[in-house]
Amino acid sequence: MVRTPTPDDKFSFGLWTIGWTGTDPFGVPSRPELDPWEYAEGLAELGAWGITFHDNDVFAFDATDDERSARVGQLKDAAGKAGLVIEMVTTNTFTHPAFKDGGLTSNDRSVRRFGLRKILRNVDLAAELGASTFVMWGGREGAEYDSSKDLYAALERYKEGLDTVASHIKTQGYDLKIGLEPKPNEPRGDIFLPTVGHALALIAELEHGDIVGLNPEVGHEQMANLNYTHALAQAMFSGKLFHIDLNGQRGLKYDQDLCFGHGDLMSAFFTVDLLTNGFPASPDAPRYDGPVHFDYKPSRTEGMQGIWDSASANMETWLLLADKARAFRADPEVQQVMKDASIYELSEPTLAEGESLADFLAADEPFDADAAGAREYGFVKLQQLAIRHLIG
Ligand SMILES: [Mn+2]
Repeated sequence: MVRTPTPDDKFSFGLWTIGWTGTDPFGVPSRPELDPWEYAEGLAELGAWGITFHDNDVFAFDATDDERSARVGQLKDAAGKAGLVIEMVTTNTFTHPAFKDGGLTSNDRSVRRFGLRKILRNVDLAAELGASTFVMWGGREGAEYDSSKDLYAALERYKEGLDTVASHIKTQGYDLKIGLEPKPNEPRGDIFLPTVGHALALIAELEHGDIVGLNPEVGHEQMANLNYTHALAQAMFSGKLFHIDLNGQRGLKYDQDLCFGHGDLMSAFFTVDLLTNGFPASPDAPRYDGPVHFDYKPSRTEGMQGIWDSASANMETWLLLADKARAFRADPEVQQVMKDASIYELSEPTLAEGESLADFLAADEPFDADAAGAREYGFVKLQQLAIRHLIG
């Protein structure tokens, strides 16, 4: 460990991450299940700052009101004693077979009415526990067959559901924002809002979209063959990066949920660089200062010790990469190569201040296309300097 994590690092974990018992489509659990407060206590000992959970990570789908409040109370007490913040709460609208065709977009209206009530009730719980983000991962919102859905109606119902939840948050005066979590597939063949870009487009159509943003996950973007750091950047550009889910993924395959950095390390380096250092040539651009939240799974091969080792691995990798990213940007050689690569020039507007389109078109401005085509950018040199900082 580079250093012991402290609450100032704002490391946070889903209880379902370390709580995953290794059940997969081919095998039964490979580890026993602890109570949620036991996982919370273990995380606090490792230096975590916060925890997050789905309703049914804490109490059963069919729990009575008494069981529900007893178990939530026990978790709240444990978190309070351990000094943990419950920073995000989310709703499970994917495990029970009732949700097999979705929670907000099921063809069956009675399922949608049940799903929406389950979500709204959990928004009240999130507010009661002091959470600042309410994540909505629509894992079952999707289809296997294009014959099975009116896709226009599905998007209308998704919009209706999100606006209803956002409106409830406003009406109740809760200090809570919604974070949508895109994913291209798994468990559905095709999930609605497959990428950050799709989610941003739907948010723009909402009546209450001002409190709806993104919770992008590393593996989910990479499963769509997309660049996670670019996804974060675009969410930040729109002022919509409300929360993050860090983990690792290697290429186009099932959702691996590896430890952060155990997939594409170079990509993880630049993710940490963006979140730690901001945009290099845009000092006034939005910065992310929310929780450093991990949504990974301790691999099924690991025993009980492996749960804690892997939780620590996530935090250690973040701290290592953050140190290296800071050193990379502070390196005078890196700064010179960035300057030579015209990286700072990109933040200069293309038109001059006050320049009219007529003046611009009429300007007799020399431009040597051949020289521009022949110039060096030095991007490879810069990337190699990053490698040197990363593994040198
Ligand atoms: Mn996630």
